[in-house]
Amino acid sequence: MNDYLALIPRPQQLIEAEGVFNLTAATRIVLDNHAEAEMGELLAEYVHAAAGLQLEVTSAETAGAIVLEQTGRDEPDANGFRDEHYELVVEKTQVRLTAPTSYGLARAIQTLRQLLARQEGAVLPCVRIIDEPRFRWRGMMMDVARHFFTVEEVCRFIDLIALHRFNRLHLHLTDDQGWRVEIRRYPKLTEVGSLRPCTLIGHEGKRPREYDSQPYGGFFTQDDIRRFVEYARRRRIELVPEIDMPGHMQAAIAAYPELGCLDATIRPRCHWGISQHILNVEPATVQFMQHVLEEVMELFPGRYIHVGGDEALKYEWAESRSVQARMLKLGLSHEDQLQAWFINQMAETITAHGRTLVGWDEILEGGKLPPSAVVMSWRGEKGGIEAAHHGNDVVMAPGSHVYFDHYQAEPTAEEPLAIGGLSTLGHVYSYEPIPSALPAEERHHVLGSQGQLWAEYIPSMKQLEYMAFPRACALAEVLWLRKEERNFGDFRQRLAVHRRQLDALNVNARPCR
Ligand code: TNX
Repeated sequence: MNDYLALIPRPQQLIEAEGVFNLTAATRIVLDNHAEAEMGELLAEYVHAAAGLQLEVTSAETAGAIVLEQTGRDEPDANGFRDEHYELVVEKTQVRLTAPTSYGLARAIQTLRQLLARQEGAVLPCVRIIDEPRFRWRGMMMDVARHFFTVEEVCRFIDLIALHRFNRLHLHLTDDQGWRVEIRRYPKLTEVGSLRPCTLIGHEGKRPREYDSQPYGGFFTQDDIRRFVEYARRRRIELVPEIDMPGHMQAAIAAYPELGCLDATIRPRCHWGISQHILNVEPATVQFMQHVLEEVMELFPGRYIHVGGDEALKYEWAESRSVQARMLKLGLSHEDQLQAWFINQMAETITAHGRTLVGWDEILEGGKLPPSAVVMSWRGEKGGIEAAHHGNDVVMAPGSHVYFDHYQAEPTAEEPLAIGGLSTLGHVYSYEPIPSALPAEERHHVLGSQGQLWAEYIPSMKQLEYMAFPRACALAEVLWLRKEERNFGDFRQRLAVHRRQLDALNVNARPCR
């Protein structure tokens, strides 16, 4: 195989041709039709990083140029998705990237970036690529709550997933162990909630538990958030913010005890697992969370707003007089119904802002799901199938295949400490996001899939990269091609070449041994 063909994900159609296009300092990037200057500048940055050339971006017709042509406007479809189709034609005398939207152009630019990295010097091989993704939701999830990552690290990860033509990053911004997003109206969320007094040493299952004595904290100011929102926007990556509720809220309750069910002082949690502390459902608490979501929607322009909903232990609700009184008043007989009621309150705020609620598959329990809600199926495929039956869209994120916090190779004892489980590269590659049990007429509800990087055992960017790569490369291809178009042997050969680019970018990918 020619190295330049070693693209990941593999394009739908690739036709080889003779010869090369040579880039020189005189090569221009020409904007044609609706192509925006910022797309040209993005391409120029990548060319500079890879080949050291500083290319000028211009709208003046020029011979021997790299032409970016956008043939239409960036209109979203009914689900808020943009067309990502593109064509990339390299001839000896000209390079042309054509797409109906800037989203397609952004994907074309990443393919060009991969082509360039596979050559010696500033050269592109002559080729014609006609390409578009199979799925519209191609994501990764980063947990910045259990361990915090800086703006620069979030940006770096955005750029790395962009390289693989993913189109979204889900940010798990809050959890029991830390609240990581500044909310102007409620400053204690970060003043108190972002700082835990200590952190568990070793694995959650180990007894007795041992802790360090090091306060651990960090959060994004709203200016920080605007920085990575802009960074992602330029690459046409949509950020999906998650505020996890009504469980996984210990850090918020530590900051504002009136949100909780107990009359006690608590701190953000120092170990992993699931906290029993849960939001009460007083009107003031519902309103508090709606205010939080309003600020989050101000910051994150994307269509999808995630409210978690997972693993909400209901013991405190069962034991609280005021919660029980409230259930009676609402005519609810079971705590699961109360959770469904609560999620629906959040859905009202989110839909009132023209956005779409996303939640983990527990939002299916206890009552009527908001009709427009998107369900993330994590406890296997079951939740996804059920949601699609109801007519809701789903994102498949099953722990069986796309939990990148699981070990990726055996013997696991020789791997850095992880939560458990085993999802090898081949296992990820074999994943098919459309459950076979789903009737044909419901398949369009599967928007796609995403990989989860829960960060209990991911304390650093180096470790995050180790867990993400190369498995994210496999997932990128799973989401780009139909199952019958995928071939693991072929993928592994391309990966061997692609690793040189990851190495050049200093990515701490796990080596294949
Ligand atoms: C379950 S997946 C969780 C997370 C943990 C993860 C560890 C989900 C919706 N909730 O809180 O980090 O397991 O694998």
